[in-house]
Amino acid sequence: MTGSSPRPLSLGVATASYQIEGAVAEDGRGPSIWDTFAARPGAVRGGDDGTHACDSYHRLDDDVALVRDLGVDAYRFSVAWPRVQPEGTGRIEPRGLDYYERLVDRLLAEGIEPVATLYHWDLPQPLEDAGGWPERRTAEAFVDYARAVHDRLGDRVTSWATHNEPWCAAYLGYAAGVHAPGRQEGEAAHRAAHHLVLSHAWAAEALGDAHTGIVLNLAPVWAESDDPGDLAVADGVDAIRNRVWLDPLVDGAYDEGLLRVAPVLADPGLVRPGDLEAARGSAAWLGINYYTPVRPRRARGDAPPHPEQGAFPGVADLDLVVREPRTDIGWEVEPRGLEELLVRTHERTGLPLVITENGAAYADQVVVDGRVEDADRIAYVRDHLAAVARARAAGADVRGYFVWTLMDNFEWAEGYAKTFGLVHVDRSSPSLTRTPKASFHWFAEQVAAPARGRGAAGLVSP
Ligand code: IFM
Repeated sequence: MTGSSPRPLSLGVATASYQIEGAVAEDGRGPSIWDTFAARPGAVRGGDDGTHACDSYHRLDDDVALVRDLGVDAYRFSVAWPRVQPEGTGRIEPRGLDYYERLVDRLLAEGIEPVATLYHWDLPQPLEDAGGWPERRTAEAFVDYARAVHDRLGDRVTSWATHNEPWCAAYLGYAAGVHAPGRQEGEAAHRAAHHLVLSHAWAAEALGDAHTGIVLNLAPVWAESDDPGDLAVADGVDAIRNRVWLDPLVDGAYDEGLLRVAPVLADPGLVRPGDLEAARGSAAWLGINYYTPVRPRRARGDAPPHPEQGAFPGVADLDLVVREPRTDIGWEVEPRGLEELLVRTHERTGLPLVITENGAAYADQVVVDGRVEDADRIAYVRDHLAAVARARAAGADVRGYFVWTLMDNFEWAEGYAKTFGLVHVDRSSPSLTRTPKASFHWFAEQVAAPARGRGAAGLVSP
């Protein structure tokens, strides 16, 4: 699994605050945009929400014990901004920070490296009420929040990510409207994208921590054919999915192809002097969340609707094609996409790379005699780990691989219907009993394999 890279690949498992914690009104936590969005009729499948989620807020010790039993090197979690700053600005709620401090200390006591993400989509509602990410003041507020978390945990957490998948926060949230806050305003989504990049850059600077990166759901964008129409829409999709993040981070610029679909990014009222310079070089490492490739083509009027169709504002006449085989959430399984993405991103950025999420939703996991069989998930992770090994052998500087996710949880607009976990959570009773699936035991064996070596302490240290 190590390829030609000198250091062993760190193996881990990832979660996010709103998806697992529950306890939404406890210890002073304020409302987030996901509380509000999930309460909107029809926004989330089955009317589900994160009120209880996996109740991880109350089961911290049990859940850390699961991570320990998995044997992994690292655990990636996110901090809920509304727990730390219930109003989004100003007053800090120490009980919120206490929770994450307990989590970090428990992990460290078990020899597990904590990897913290500052923003995994739970924006404090008061900030959205004031305009949300399309407004510059949200980026300013993020820096204060980031500093407060880092002041408390920076002596123990050495791997930090500012944002998780800002493409989703900007374009699913403000253009497609299928994620919180559920707005369908294309230009606002581009404005949000700029402020997410900027807030990352400012926070990385404020933290003064050499280990601050950002997690992007970059995707290989494969036009369905070489037809100029297909290539043109694919370029627009690539601009919004990949280049709007990588270009400012690497070059301190937005390119022409992006400006064609997002002319607002040339507006000096939005992109102010110094913004792009601040972005350039601001990521010490890149997290990549990979699930599936994107296959655009010019619309022919016969494609089934795709939930992300509206997430590429400015790209006209777009179809998104999904090939077989697919997981239960409808995403094509294609490990070669991960290999290509890692090699290309390595060449493009030269940064240390971590696969901060990869995994699969599969259905029908029932507990029989204490076992949950999920051979399809094992095959998915096995084949993607093989792709990582090939990318490393080709020279990509990949430091870590995190399975999404530790346990079945609140899958955003899909509610609890789509399950990605290595651990089954019984939602049929309030006990929320956790049962490790076959994939959990299989992954534990991969982690323990003597040939692997142990992941280096300090996932992204030089
Ligand atoms: O559950 C999400 C996670 O929050 C972000 N990345 C994709 C996962 C699966 O949809």
